[in-house]
Amino acid sequence: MNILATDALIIVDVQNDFCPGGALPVDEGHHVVPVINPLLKQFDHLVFTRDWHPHNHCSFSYPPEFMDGSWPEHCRANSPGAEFHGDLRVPVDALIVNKGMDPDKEAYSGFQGVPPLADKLRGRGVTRVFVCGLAMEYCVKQTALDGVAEGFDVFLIENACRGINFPEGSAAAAVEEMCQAGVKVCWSGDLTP
Ligand code: VGL
Ligand code: ZN
Repeated sequence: MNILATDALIIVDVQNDFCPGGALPVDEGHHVVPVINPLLKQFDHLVFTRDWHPHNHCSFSYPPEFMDGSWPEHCRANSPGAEFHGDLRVPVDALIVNKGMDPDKEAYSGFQGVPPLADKLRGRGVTRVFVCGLAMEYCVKQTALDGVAEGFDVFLIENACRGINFPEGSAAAAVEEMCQAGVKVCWSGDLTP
């Protein structure tokens, strides 16, 4: 599949806290980095989302259940855990979208972030978005579903994502749910300049 000038790549939450050693590690989360890095040069429009929570975010639970609404403290704004993975090659001119900044509201989707992503993309003439990153069942899924709802043609780059997979099978279920909603699944090797 050819990448067009009207395509955007959305890299979801490839942050230290979602990688092994972080506060809310995704199994093999860091394995997405060498898959994503070569893709960055192929796209004219790059969006990096990041979870960017206040210290009192409503999803922080003591103890956490590691499920929706009940997470350990993670990705506190400006903390080392919230930094992008050190090997991810974030260009200086990439668009960075922060989300989950309201203490009282969960916000898994990049389209719920700041600055408003849908407006930014439409303003640049983007019609197709390719989604990758962490975690498949939460921020990747919700970003892809919102992309469809916003009228974009959405592709999931499946091998450039990893899931929490708790409970077991939840990542595969998330892919199925995205497909049902009209998201198309592709593989990084399918994408050509
Ligand atoms: C995420 C759980 C809590 C994610 C963010 O990036 O998928 N998951 N906050
Ligand atoms: Zn979060």
